[in-house]
This record gives sequence, structure tokens and C-alpha cells, in this order.
Amino acid sequence: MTSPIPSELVDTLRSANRVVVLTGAGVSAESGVPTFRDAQTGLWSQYSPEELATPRAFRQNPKLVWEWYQWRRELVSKAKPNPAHYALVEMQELFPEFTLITQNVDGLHRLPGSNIIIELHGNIHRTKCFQEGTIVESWKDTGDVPPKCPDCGGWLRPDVVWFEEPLPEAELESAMKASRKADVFFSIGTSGLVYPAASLPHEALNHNATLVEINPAPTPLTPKADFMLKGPAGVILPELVK
Ligand code: BJW
Repeated sequence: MTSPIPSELVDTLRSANRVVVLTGAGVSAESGVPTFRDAQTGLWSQYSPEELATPRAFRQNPKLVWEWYQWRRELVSKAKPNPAHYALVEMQELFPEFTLITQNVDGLHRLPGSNIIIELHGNIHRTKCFQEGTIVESWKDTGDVPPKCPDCGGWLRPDVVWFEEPLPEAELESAMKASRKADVFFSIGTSGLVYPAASLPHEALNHNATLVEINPAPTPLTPKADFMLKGPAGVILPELVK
């Protein structure tokens, strides 16, 4: 069961100028991309993301971590945007200022045409040198797993943000600024457990934004939300832009 869109929210959105949306893994769930805190399927069910998405895990077992990302990269490459991604493209046309901030690394927002995207946790399709941090576009297939950096011979890794690593400074700064100026802030498909991304709705609230959450399950943010639209993003967001 999904909740109907409350008329007070429709009125609030009609007069909103600055709208900020923060998305998490739940927005890609209906595209078949598993979320982080749900049980992982298949080959990787024995590991939790917290055990694999850290620099320590990569140092200890680079082959395992590289192969985990390789598996996810293939899964994501086959995934298609779902109605939530399309509705967010429509939302960007509806408001004078619209900022889409995502924690997702799958790049699915870009495919249907969302264009003002802040990617807080990087992008799984990019690769960088573990040693020097430089982005690497291509490398020789020498059979090494992970492959070696063509410049320094160090390991290559995905250009994503692991636990204990800082978020990209410019992206975090832009996300903070937009959140502080938001009239309406949407938190969609995120458990709100991972910081500093999880602090963005609180920044918005502290600056008097209306907070809207879209999620089938409650999160630590739910008690603070002005509107909790309970249900899948792929059902609720298309209703919202109708
Ligand atoms: C649906 C749905 C449907 C299902 N529709 N919804 C302050 C307090 C406490 C701890 C910390 C703190 N500050 C920093 C920390 C430590 C740490 C942290 O937050 N730990 C917590 C776990 C406690 N943070 C960090 O380490 C960060 N770095 C940092 O702070 O650095 C500081 C530093 C400064 C200077 C020098 C050095 C360091 C980095 C965090 C990086 C997170 N990276 C990951 C992996 C990315 C790469 C990859 O993809 O492998 O990002 S972890 C993972 O979690 C991924 C996600 O983006 C992120 C958030 O997950 P998300 O999106 O919320 O997914 P789920 O699965 O948790 O939730 C899905 C939700 O969808 C659920 O609610 C479902 O109900 C819902 N849902 N279907 C709508 N159809």
C-alpha cells in the first residue's frame, strides 16, 4: 500500500523555488540493483559491503574487492532506469532551482537525462590509481587482477568513496550549500545511516526546509520528516509529477 500525495504537499511544491533531492540505493532497487543493507544475492552473499568497501579490505584482498566491483559493474551496465529516475528528470523541469544529489555510483540518473547531479560517492564506471588517485581511462590487459596503473604500476581501483575515505570536496560543498538553501528537501530511497550524506537533510531542516521522505520502510530521519510517503520510489515519484 502506498500513501496518497497529501494536498498540503502539493500546495507546498506549487510555491517552491529551490528543491533538492538526495537519492540512495532504494531508487535503483526497481532497476534490479541490490541495495546495500538488504541481503546480498548470489556469489557475494557471504560478504557485507562494510567488509568490502574499505581501503583496508582492498589492501588485504585486492583481487576479491576488484572482482566484487567487476560483478557489480556488469550488473549495473545491464540495468535500465526505472520510473523513479524518469520522474526525477520531469522534476528538474518543474522548479526554478533543482539539485539532484545522489549517493549512488551506478550512473542511472544520467541515462534518462537528469543533468544537475552531484555524485557524492563517485561512479563505479570510472577507475583510478589506488596509489596516486589519478583517473585512468584505459590500461593494458596483462591478466593482473586488479589491473595495474599504466603510469606507476600500482593497483587500479574503482573511483568510488569507501568507508573512512573523504567525500570529493567540491561535491560535498555544493551539496551542503544547496541543502541549506532548499525550500523543499526530498530524501528518497536511502537508509540515512551513512555520513556525511546523512547530515544533508538535517542541514536543510536547520534552515527551515520542508522535509519529504520517500521510502517503503522507516529510517532514523522519518520522525523529523514533514511528509513521509511510504512506498517504492518508482510508484510514488510518478504520482508526484502527474
Ligand atoms: C527503497 C526501495 C524503493 C528499498 N524505493 N526506497 C558521523 C557519525 C557516524 C559515523 C560517521 C560519521 N561521519 C563519518 C562516519 C563514518 C562513516 C559512516 O557513516 N559510517 C556509518 C555506517 C556509521 N562514513 C564514512 O566513512 C565516509 N567518509 C568520511 O566521513 O570520511 C571522513 C574523512 C575526512 C578526512 C579524511 C578521511 C576521512 C565515507 C562514506 C562512504 C560510503 N560509501 C558507500 C560505498 C560506495 C561505493 C560502492 O558502491 O561500493 O556508499 S557505503 C554505501 O552506503 C554506499 C551508499 O551510497 C551508502 C548509503 O547507502 P544507501 O544508499 O542509504 O543504501 P541502503 O542500502 O543503506 O538503504 C536503502 C534504502 O532504500 C532503505 O532505506 C530501503 O528501505 C530503501 N528502499 N527499496 C524507495 N523501491
